[in-house]
Amino acid sequence: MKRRTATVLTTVLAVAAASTAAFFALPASAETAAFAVQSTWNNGYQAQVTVNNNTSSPISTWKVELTFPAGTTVSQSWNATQAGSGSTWTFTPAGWNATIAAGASTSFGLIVNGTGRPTGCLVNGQACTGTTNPSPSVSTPPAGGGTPVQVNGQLRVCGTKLCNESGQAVQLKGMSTHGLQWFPNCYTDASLDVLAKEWSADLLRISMYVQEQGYETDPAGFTNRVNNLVEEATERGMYALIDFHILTPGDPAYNLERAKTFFAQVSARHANKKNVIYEIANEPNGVSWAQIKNYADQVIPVIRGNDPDGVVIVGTRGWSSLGVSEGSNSSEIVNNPVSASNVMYAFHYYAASHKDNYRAEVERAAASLPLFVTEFGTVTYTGDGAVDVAGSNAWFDLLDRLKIGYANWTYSDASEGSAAFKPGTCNAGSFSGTGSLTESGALVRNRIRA
Ligand code: IDC
Repeated sequence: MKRRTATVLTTVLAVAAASTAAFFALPASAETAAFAVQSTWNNGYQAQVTVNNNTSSPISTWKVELTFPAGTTVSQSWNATQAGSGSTWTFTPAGWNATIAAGASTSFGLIVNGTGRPTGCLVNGQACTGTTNPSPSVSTPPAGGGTPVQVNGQLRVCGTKLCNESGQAVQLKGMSTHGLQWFPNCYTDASLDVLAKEWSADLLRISMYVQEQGYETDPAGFTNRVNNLVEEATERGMYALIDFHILTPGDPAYNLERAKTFFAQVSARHANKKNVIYEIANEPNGVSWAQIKNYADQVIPVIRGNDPDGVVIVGTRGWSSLGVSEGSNSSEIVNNPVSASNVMYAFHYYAASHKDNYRAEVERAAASLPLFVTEFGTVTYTGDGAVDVAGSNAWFDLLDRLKIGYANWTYSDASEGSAAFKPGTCNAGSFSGTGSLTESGALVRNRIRA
């Protein structure tokens, strides 16, 4: 009804403008605002408000006022300046998005604590004519709309999800390298072109082992290799996940000084990029969550000092099993999270080894923690053996439903069941198509392309 009124007024204004000087002030009803819930969790949700300028002239600023029922509050917002408390919250432009061109719109996002939807909405003092949409509508990057980084831009953690620059939840799907020290011929221009174009991967996880002939043997050389692969991912519009691949010893404190040095260098080098994600400890094991948190609380500030908006992923107890593989669970993290925001927690699984009890814990944890599966295999935890198709599909379905991103171990031709390519593929340089894929590679490629 109001939308019709605005259209009629707009037409009148346009006619007036054409014949005489447009001396009318724009009617406030020419703006509308739509409130849409994008994702929900236990006791909160994420919403997006779109402010539309339905007129044929630019508007120079806007203000949206939302009223929530008692017990529901706004905890954070982006692309807007938020003010208020109690039941009424006001959102004004972030600075760069005050002007809205004729017929254009702008949007901002917010995280709401509590389950109540707005009971009132005003835009520039008039009732919003947008509809309240109570059903979650989480979007994934549109196919064919540019590279993953062009579509999504700088990522940020929003509630329990990973969101793109415009506040929409995204699920990134991609591949992990094997150890850079062992498979240099697997990460070439040709193989990365195939990963980006044929596999449509959103991300490349760059696995830099610290021990086992890795970083500790040549810090400058490995830092350089990681930097080069970040550049290669960037050229192809993929996100780059920098994995500080600690494994044995499992106490991340053993590598604390190396981690600080390494992350200081890579975060300085890539600070201005939108596509870099930092994974600071692959698989802590044999240590408490408190020890892992202590490590994270020392490494994250080093990264943030250079790259304040980069998402950081923290490994979890028991080989990044959220503690399950060492008899614990995610509650220890929920009760004692790391001392930083914009952080996610890693979960790893190998489908033939990690079954329903692990899936149940991921589902439970995902209600309170932002999770990223930075490594998984279709086989057993040894990285070898037969592909567990049913188990892999159960995991894929769960991750898709929860919008949890993932990287598969490995984009390599290692002689083990988890490798995506048959042995000899990397030296031959024959990455294109399906002829060189293993059973695991074929299964994972299909899911990533889907
Ligand atoms: C395995 C590789 C294997 C290599 C070994 C060395 O697949 O070729 O010899 O590392 O340590 C992980 C680890 C990852 C393991 C993988 C499979 O993050 O480094 O790779 N795995 O065992 N966690 C669970 C399984």
